[in-house]
Formats: sequence, structure tokens, C-alpha cells
Amino acid sequence: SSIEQFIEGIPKAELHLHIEGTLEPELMFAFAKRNNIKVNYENVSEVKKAYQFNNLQEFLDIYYAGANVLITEQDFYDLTWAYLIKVKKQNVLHIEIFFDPQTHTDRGIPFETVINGIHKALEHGEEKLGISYRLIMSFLRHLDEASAFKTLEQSLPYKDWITAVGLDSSELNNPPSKFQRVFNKSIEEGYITVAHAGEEGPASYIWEALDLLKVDRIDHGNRCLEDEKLVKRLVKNQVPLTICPLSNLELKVVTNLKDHPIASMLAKNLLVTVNSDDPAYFGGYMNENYIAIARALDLSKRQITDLAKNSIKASWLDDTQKEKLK
Ligand code: ES4
Ligand code: ZN
Repeated sequence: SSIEQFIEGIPKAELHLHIEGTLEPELMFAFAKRNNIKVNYENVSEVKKAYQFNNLQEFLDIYYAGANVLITEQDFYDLTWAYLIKVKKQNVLHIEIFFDPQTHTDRGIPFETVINGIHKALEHGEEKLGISYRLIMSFLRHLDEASAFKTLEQSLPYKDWITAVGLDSSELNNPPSKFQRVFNKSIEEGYITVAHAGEEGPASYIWEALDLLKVDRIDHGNRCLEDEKLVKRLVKNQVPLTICPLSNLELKVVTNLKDHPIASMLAKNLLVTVNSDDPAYFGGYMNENYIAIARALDLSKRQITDLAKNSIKASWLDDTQKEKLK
């Protein structure tokens, strides 16, 4: 349809994507085979049948199990390269993506194996596909502060390759305040900060992310709408929210995409963007997310353009680079 072609045509940036969440079942079986690892499923259709979640935790359990097939630098390279090829076809010109080192270092995979594979693919993508990138190292909030500090130490030799630190995994009962000291140190080391907040957790976690973790963007942030003062602050400071429509639907953050608040967020002048989060698990990459939300909310071309422009604006490209993407 014309709205699909319109979406495919506009330049976009992806600001909320977990590289481990791009592991398609086909690739999972290929890595399992070459690494001699057993997967819990017989075939691709069984895997897809298992991807039904009632909440964030049910998803995370399956997502961490999937990551067990990632062993070698080549695996991380191939995973990242497959994602780059996908978004290249969708006119995504710039990406700022998460990796979760603890998911791998806790299984005995060296930090350097993970980052070398991802970094090589991203460099190759910039050179061969023209996709610019930033890399965000995300701490797992269900683990303790000491583990996050250790991960921060491991990252320091690779500081030039990492722009920001983030915070993800099980949100409830793991407030941003748990990582205030780690984020302080991260800022001292020169990292920008972001955090998942207000996906399942309350609006108070968004306040904490802003005030204690000094974040530049909020990942998700849906529940800001429960707090009028918070919305005012986010609008006034134009703090970007990286919204993930299909993720919200699949994790039951919204029961129906028709109930998704992104249109009213735009109307409130919140700096909202559309992203895919974990596309292999939630059924769609960037354009599928744009198309699903545009159809469900009957978005105008103007609204769609505003969302895409917001993604460039909310990125960490410098102003001259942003101009080139418009
Ligand atoms: C995640 Cl959707 C979401 N929320 C929190 N942590 C995550 N890690 C990967 N996807
Ligand atoms: Zn996420």
C-alpha cells in the first residue's frame, strides 16, 4: 500500500535494539550446529511457537537461553552482519545498538570475543553499507552492582568503541538507584548514559533514571504518562523516548496496538521514536514496527515523518551528520 511504500522510503535511525534480540531461529540452529550445542527445539516452527509471552520475564528467560549458541567471535560478527543487511533494505541509515556483555561473560565467553565480533561487523557495515553506528554497553539490572562494576572495568580498553552505557533486563524490583554508583563512574569514564525505564516499572523509575543516572534518553518510558509533572519535564528537556511498538504488544505492555499511546505522546510534544527492540522475538524489524503502528493508529504521513525525524534528532550524530540524513 502507499503508506508502506512511504515508510520504506523515509530515512530512519534505530535507537533501541538489542543485538542478541536479532538472533533469528535459522541462525540459532546454524550456530548450535557449528558449536555443537543442543537447542531446546526440534525446528524453526517449534521455536516460533514458543515465542509467546505474558510479560517481560517470560521473554527474557527465552532470550537468554537463545544466546547460549553464541560462542565465537565469528558468531557475534555473523549475528551483527545479518542485522545490518536487514536494516539496510529498510532504509535505516544510522543505528545505536545495545549489547549485553554479562549474558556472555557469565557463560565464560570473554568480553573481547563479544566486542571484537560486533565491532568488526559494525565497521564493515559503515564501510560497505554506509550505515553509521554507535554501540551501547548495557548492564543487566537483575545482577548485582559488583558484576556491573566488573563489566565496566572490562570495557575500559574498548572505550573508543563504546559510546554509552545502558540498563536493561528485569525492571520490576531493580530500580535505577541500584546502579547509581556504576553510572556515576561510567560518566567519569566518558560514557553517555541511557536506561530502560517505565516499560513495566513505575514512573518513579523514570525520575530515578533522569536524576540519579543522568540519562540522555529513556528506553521505552511508556509509563511516564501516569505522571503529569514527569511528562512536563520530558517535554521541556526534549528527552527522547525510544518506543518499541511490537515489543510492547508482545510483552503485554499494551493489550492492543490500537491502544498504544505513541500518537498522544507525539501530540504532547514528547520526543518519541519507533524502534524494534528484539526483532527476531517480536515479529518485526524497523519498517514492520512503523507499518504496524501506522495502521493501528491510522497515522498521517506527517506523523510518520515526525517519528522518523525524531529518530535522527535523538541520535548521537553531530549536527552536520544529522543534516546529511534528512
Ligand atoms: C529487553 Cl524489551 C526488553 N526490556 C528489558 N530488557 C531487555 N533486554 C532485551 N530486551
Ligand atoms: Zn530493550
